[in-house]
Amino acid sequence: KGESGFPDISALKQQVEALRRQLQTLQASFSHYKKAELFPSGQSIGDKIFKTVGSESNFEGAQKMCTQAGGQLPSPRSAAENAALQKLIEAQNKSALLSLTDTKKEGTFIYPSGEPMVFSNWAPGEPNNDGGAEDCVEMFTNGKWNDRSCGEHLLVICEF
Ligand code: 293
Ligand code: CA
Repeated sequence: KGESGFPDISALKQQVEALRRQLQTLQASFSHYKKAELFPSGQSIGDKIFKTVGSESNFEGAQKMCTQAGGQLPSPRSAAENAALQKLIEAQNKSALLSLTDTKKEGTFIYPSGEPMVFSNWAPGEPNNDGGAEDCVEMFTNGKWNDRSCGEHLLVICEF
């Protein structure tokens, strides 16, 4: 407060202006770091980030890798998220595991949370539960999905 007993408005305005400039600097710096961090193994879509581990694993191992890193296996919930994930898979030229499984109830794919699938991009004729033993899901380099044995070693990508 100034001598008058009222808050010093001009001092407050100066403080707001200083904060606005600091925020602008921080935002510019953050987008610079983001660009470097995502290259070449990450894709950002909305508030979601997909990042390749680069190695291959079965479902159990892949799920562990992602959850230990504070993320989860990829759960593309829209065509835009599917396309972002496909970019990474295309770049690595390897099919990757998704988070979805129908282990609990054959033919009903759910996310790790137990929530039922809200978006899918199955290849023609899929899911076919080939050999009666396909409870996991892979994304092909063309972005289409196939149900696949959870024991297959596929590219690990995590979602954050
Ligand atoms: C069968 C028929 C193929 C199909 C394959 C996959 C395996 O072999 O056309 O591509 O199953 O669904 O996951
Ligand atoms: Ca299949």
